[in-house]
Amino acid sequence: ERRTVVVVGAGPAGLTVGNILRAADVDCVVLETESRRFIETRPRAGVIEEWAVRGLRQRGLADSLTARAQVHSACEFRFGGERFRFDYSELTDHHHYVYPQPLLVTDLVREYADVRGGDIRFGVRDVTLHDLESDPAVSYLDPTTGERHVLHCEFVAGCDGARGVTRDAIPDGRVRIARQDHGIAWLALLAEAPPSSDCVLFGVHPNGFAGHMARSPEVTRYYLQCPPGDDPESWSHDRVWGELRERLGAAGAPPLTEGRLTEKRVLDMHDYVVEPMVFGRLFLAGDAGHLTAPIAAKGMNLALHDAFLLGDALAAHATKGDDTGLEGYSHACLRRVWDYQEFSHFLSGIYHGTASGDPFLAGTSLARLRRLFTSRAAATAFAEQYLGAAAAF
Ligand code: RFL
Repeated sequence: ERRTVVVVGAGPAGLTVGNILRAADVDCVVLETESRRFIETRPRAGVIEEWAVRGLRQRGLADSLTARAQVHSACEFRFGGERFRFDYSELTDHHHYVYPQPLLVTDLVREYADVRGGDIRFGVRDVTLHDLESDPAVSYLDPTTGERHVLHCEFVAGCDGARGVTRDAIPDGRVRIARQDHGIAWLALLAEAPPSSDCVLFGVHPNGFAGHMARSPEVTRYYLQCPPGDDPESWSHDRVWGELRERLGAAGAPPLTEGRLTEKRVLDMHDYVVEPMVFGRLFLAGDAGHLTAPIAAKGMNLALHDAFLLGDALAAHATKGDDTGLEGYSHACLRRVWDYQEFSHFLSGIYHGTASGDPFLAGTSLARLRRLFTSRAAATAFAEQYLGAAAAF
């Protein structure tokens, strides 16, 4: 079998690339190890930046999102027992969209497979990449027949996330991988409870960071900083809600709405960046090429940014023989990746300094926070980075 592009992975990155290729009539196939139902229900991100929504809309991929997403214009920091509302839209004229990742993935699969007639193969096993520098191919085991299929292609889009195989297909020493470990973890929680505030809450507390993010009128995501490798089972219902109340508590704040916890996962906070994001005919996109700990809610946005660039570049190559997009791909992605990594690192200092046990870091962390509420210039710069709206792109 021969295809122009094999896309490995059906997350936001892979499905967006697939949709762009289908719209341009470029022959492609998407390979995914999980089932359709699994990827349509896997809970993860929820915040999409304005430019990313615009990018989806321009490619005909945002109809449901536009109809159903919530629009947020402010968040609230809580520290020192007080509440500080941060109205980022007033500072920048930009806002955030809240739209759960499983809904976006559902929209993208439907559009790719059911509307644009794209080829997608779920439940594939043992995906292997071959001859990336000469005559590329991707092979996999078909779970129903047990047979190995080989797909010869011109390009491989490596969109298989942080635990995929495409990054590992690059021989040692051919790319540089920069890594960073925050030395802490977050307990990621989903509660069957309505949001306790009309906006995102960040609690910066001596016990550690706590976060609150609406996902829908019935479901709320919460985060609690915890030690790396912590056992989620050591976090009982009462311990979780007690700690959330304490870390998010502030004068005049309404009580949190409690509910059953449906997800409890410990996420060790670390980042990496692969440079360049290209090896031979393999182009990495999304978490396969760079991981940003969910501290600043940037991962899905970066995945979409890469996917727009890669989809457009592959389509320009296939339809016009224009290779400028492919040649500039890695550089263009990495500018935004490094900008977001830097902001995430800065934010990590704010969120985790107070509980570091180091009084110096606690002092500088609170100074950074107070500056947001005493200097309009500092607040505007922060808001631009928070929204991914800095003008440098
Ligand atoms: P994905 O979404 O991981 O998709 C990769 C797909 O590839 C499949 N796969 C394979 N397929 C074929 N062959 C293989 N060998 C394969 N190995 C894996 C996987 O099953 C999967 O379907 O990567 P993509 O497309 O790069 O998208 C990245 C985003 O999913 C990720 O960055 C975000 O979820 C990160 N993130 C957040 N990002 C935001 O922008 N805003 C947020 O608010 C936000 N919150 C979060 C997050 C990530 C979280 N977790 C669980 C790490 C909250 C959490 C809790």
